[in-house]
Amino acid sequence: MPLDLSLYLVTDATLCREHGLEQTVEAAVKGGVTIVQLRDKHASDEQMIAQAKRLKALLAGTDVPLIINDRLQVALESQADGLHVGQSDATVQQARRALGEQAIIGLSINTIAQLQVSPLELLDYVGIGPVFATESKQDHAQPIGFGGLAALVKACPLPSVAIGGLKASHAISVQRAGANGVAVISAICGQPDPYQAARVFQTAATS
Ligand code: TZP
Ligand code: MG
Repeated sequence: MPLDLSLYLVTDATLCREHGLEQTVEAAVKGGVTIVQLRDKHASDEQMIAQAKRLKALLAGTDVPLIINDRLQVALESQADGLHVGQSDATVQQARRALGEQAIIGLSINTIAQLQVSPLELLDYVGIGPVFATESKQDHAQPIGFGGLAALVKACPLPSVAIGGLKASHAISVQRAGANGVAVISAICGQPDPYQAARVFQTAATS
C-alpha cells in the first residue's frame, strides 16, 4: 500500500474529550484522513497500548495506517503500522531494527542541519515544522513559515508532511511548498464536527 500522507491526523486525547478519541478518529477517517498518529504525552505505556489496539480495530478494513508517536514499545506491543519519532526520542535505527522493514517510520525535522544528519535511507517520511506557532505542542521549535517549509522539502528526497498551526485554508500553500500532505491536531481534534473538519481539507486541496 503506497503511503498516503495527504491528510495526517495527530490525536490529542484532551482536545478530543467532547466526542471521544475513537469517535473523532472514525469520523475524521470517513471525512478523508489518510493516516493517523496516536500521540499522548500523559498516558502510561499500558494505557497507550490499549488505546492503540482500539484504534487498530477501528481502522481495520480501511487503508489508513496507525502510527505511534515516540514510544517504540507501544508500537511493538500494539502491532501498530509504524512509529513517528522526534529529535530526542528512540533513534530511527532502533525503531527500524525493532519494527522491521514493513513498518512506516517518520521523523520530525525543523532544520536543514537535522535533515543532513538523519538516516534518510531508514525513513519513510519526514514531518516538517512547525510551520506556525501552535498551542498544541508546548515545547515546539522555532516556526519556519512556508518559506522554511519549501526549503526543507526541496532539500529532502523523502515524502514529507507539514505540521504546526495548519488549517484547511493553508492546504494550497502547503501543496505549493511541495509537501505531500498536511498534518493537524486542532483543526480536527476538538472541532464540533470532526467529519466536516476533515472534509474541508479535501475540498481546499483540490480547489
Ligand atoms: N509537532 C510540531 S507542531 C505540532 C506537533 C505535534 C502540533 C500541531 O498541532 P496543530 O493543532 O495542528 O497546530
Ligand atoms: Mg516526540
